[in-house]
Amino acid sequence: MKNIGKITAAWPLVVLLAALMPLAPLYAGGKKEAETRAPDPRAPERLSVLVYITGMVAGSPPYELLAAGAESFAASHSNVSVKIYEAGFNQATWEEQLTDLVASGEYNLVLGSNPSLPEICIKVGSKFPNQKFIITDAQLAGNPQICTYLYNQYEQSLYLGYLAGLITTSTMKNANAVKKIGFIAAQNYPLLDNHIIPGFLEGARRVDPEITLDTRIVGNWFDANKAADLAASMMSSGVDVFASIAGGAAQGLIDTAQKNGAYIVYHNTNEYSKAPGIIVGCGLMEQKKLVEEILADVLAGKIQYGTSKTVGAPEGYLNFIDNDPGYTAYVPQDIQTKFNAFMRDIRAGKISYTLPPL
Ligand code: RBF
Repeated sequence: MKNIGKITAAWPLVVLLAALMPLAPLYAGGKKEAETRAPDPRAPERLSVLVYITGMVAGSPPYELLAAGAESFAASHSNVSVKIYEAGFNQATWEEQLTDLVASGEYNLVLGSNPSLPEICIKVGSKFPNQKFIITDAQLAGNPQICTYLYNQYEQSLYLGYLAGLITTSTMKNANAVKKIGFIAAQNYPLLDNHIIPGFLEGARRVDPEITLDTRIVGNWFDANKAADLAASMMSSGVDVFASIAGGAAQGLIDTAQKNGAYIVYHNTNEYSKAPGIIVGCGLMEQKKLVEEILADVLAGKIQYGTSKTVGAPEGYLNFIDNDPGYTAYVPQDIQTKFNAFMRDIRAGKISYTLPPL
């Protein structure tokens, strides 16, 4: 457990203004502004945000983008302060750590990004009924303290799976004759089991219904050696294209794919430059944009607590990076043409599929 907490810089100015506030009525004909304008609790004038990272920032795209979005918003809003707190990989301690942080009373908003957070926030929130929580990458409606935003990861997996299908059935250098793709995941959880994995397989089978998927579980979000071993074993059984949701452990997959010659399609972030010619397709989760919009809505009092929204490519919150040389220079033109057409239809909401319940 490590707290890299960082209070973003603007407080000195806020403190100075706060110190001068009591003088203001003297210059307003003695009329005390504070008495005439009650603060709106839903639209705080000063916003102190706890960014609660369920793991570590480095190596995990959703958390890197969450922290970046919150920090960039704070940098351009002098009344907003942000603390980034890394809760570490021991999930059994997350609730207790969050309880202690909320108990300090320092934060008028807890912001996190993890499918398992709503359950924890329900418990913590029941002890602190004034605490508000906003969680992305999660789904919960009906709790008046919690607002959630779910990325449609079925959709991102569908288009990355489609690309994986085009590649495994191709004559590209590292592609073999076996119609088999692979997925390395850190752990099982409903979003992975019900959206991410089934979406990936469905996307590939839209290219060729005979494609099979080999899924392996690392057991944690950091063991790159284990992921490297899994990847090697999967390659020896015919896997030539991989995807993974494994945080820092994914580095092991990248190393094996580079050494032994396989392809990777990557969720959520631009990783092309990490392994040119190996990582040949990158999806994008617009988490930084979403977080900046969320914080603007918090300041404007527009957040509807108790609700959950699902956002995907047609809404502009998932995408595919198709203008990077890691894609344009390494994926054969005929595959690019087919995939770009599929992606255009995804963005336009023209690809129909059934989104399974979580
Ligand atoms: N994703 C990461 O990139 N890094 C993590 O450390 C991480 N930890 C997670 C822990 C739990 C208990 C769960 C349910 C998910 C975790 N995720 C992590 C997955 C992340 O929230 C998201 O679903 C995936 O990255 C797909 O976008």
